[in-house]
Amino acid sequence: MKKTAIATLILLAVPAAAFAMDNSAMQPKMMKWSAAPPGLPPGAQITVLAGDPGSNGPYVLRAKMPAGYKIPAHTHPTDENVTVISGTLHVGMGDRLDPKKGDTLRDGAFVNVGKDMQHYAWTTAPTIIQVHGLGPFEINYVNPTDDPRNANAEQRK
Ligand SMILES: [Cu+2]
Repeated sequence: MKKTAIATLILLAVPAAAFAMDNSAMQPKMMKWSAAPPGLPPGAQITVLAGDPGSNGPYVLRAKMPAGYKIPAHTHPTDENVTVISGTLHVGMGDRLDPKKGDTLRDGAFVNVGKDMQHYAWTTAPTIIQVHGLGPFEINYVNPTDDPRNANAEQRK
């Protein structure tokens, strides 16, 4: 009993980055969340589980979004594979977010969005998704005024 407690303490003391290496188990409590990059609308948090979404090669990340979070129509230069861990995510195809369309994805659901495919997403509950694919992960909005990097350009200077 005592030995288990000590082992747990040691595991918690190791920096999170150590668990980002291959072959290391990562419990949800160990995942370190931080604000999503400026290419995503504010309010989401991400954690990288494997690889580096910013460079070439495979990556796995999770994104945590509040209820009512919207990602306007966009494309990615590589396939995007989305697994819903928890919550309710809606994904639609097309060049404009339409909450009357799309599929509803709940815990365990999966969608593959092919590269350059126009799509959009929104949540109706606090939602955690896991995204994997080949980096670099990029997001290009169909309508430039939807791009939070443009909307916030003044504030970010
Ligand atoms: Cu997408």
